[in-house]
Amino acid sequence: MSSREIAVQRKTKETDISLTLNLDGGTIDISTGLPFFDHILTAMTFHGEIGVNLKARGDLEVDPHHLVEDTGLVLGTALGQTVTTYGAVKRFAHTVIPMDEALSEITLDVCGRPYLVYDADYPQEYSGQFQMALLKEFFAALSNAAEMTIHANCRYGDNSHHMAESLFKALGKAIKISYNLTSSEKIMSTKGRL
Ligand SMILES: [Mn+2]
Repeated sequence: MSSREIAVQRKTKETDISLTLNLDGGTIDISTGLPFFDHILTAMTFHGEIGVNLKARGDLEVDPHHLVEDTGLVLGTALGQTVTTYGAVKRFAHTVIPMDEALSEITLDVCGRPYLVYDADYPQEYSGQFQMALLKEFFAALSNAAEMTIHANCRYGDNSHHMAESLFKALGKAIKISYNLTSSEKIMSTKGRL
């Protein structure tokens, strides 16, 4: 069984983030200072069976925006480095996950081209203290840094917490599938490169 561990550190005047990611599994320890964000990131990695140690601190007194966006950047950077360090991956995944009345869908292509289609119409603007609009910034940063196409669709739901949680569970499972190693390190493109 493989163990593809990658460590990424990123420190700016706005945020200070350290991440260890292992797509082949491991323990999960996530602390961002934003309890709802911790909750959905934990759901994502638990259901994706992804090992993660994430410590993120930022200028929350300004706006949690920087921290959420930069966490997406660091996670995306680690995913990109997983490919360059450990070899070619399967590329595609499509997952659909319910949570009670909510249904969310993620479609991924780890293709070297960042593109985000994001469609989630949250009925409540906040879950706890967390502003739902920030999640689009996370997905945009993740797509850019990992150079991956993401279609994130929350198809329906009445409860913003359920919608976001199902979306992140779908993301975790899709990451797990699309980043599976290919057999004999074959590049999954008819062009011969991504
Ligand atoms: Mn929950």
